[in-house]
Amino acid sequence: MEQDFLPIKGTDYIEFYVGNAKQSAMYYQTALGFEMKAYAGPETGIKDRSSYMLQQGKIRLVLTSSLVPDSEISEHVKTHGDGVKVLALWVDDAELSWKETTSRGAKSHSEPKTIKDENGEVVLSSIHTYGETLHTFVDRSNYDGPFLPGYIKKTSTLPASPIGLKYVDHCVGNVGWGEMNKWVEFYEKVMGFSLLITFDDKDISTEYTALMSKVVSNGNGFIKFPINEPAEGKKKSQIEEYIDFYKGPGVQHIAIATDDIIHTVSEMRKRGVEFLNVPDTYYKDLSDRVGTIEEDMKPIQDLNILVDRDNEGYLLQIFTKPIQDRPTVFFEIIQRKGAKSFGKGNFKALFEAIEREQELRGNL
Ligand code: TYF
Ligand code: FE
Repeated sequence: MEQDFLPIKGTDYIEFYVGNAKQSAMYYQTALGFEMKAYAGPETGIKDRSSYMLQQGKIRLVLTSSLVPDSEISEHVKTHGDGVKVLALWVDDAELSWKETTSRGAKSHSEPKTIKDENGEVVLSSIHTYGETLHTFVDRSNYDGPFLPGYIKKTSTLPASPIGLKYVDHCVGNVGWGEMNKWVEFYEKVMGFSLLITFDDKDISTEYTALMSKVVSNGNGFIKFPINEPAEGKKKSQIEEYIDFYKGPGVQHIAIATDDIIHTVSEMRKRGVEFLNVPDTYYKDLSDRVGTIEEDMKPIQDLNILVDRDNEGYLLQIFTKPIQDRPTVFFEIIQRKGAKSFGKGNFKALFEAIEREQELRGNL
């Protein structure tokens, strides 16, 4: 096999540009159990923005807001609403990652730069991907601080109350009509990823919605990026609804892994997080479809958790409703019990649930 020209150790962080980072930080702490860890803003000499880094398990989220009307952040929020700006990738060499990808055609956003503080140094570089989304390469091997140089440690008076979120399983991008293959090729040629799975419109078209999806993944499989594009159906594709409201391509959902989905979802529901629900009939024929599973069916059904099986095992998953007012970004909670797939057996029930929401919004 050809040498991996872009070895990636995992997801480093995910940065959202939001309208009010201070209040979003409360949501991620109280509803999703993240812990406040680090901060950058006026108090640390950054006059035009504030950023909060929150962590749970291996997942680092950064919430950034602009403090001024005319800024790249304000423009992003004006156009897209709250959304994902950066999918940052943890690497050993951020300079080489930038060279290898830009020499293969990636559009550079920021050339490699070393940033330092008393905790050491970090090398960062960034390239563009779909829409206005960026991949930032992060080499933190010579750094031992709260997040990145420039950030200070921040605690919260809220006690940490984690809900078992462990790591980012996959991050899904929605792209425009006919653009899926172009972006799959980008990940293959520019990033050295390979095609893992293809879902065509026949796999996943319900009566109304239609989409196509291809999943690409990096060499060690730690990074998985499904790319969706809308397809022609009887009514408006859910991917088109996203693009109409996000005003272009962007991150559709972030799937987060847990070791105990019953506990995680119980906590999220208690804390007010809303999920897509499937009808009781979904559970009637579930055991015929997936056989026996270790979990009790009662809490699975009560919590509306979906189950699917592939030839390696099974998986449990559930999807939140959009987490902001625009019908754009949402979260998936996933527990894998051997299965490495993407819940194809759940597509029909899931997409029908999404369509019921689209209908309520008047967007079907
Ligand atoms: O990430 C996936 O592929 C699954 C299912 O619009 C899915 O989580 C696919 C497309 C979509 C919503 C969920
Ligand atoms: Fe997913």
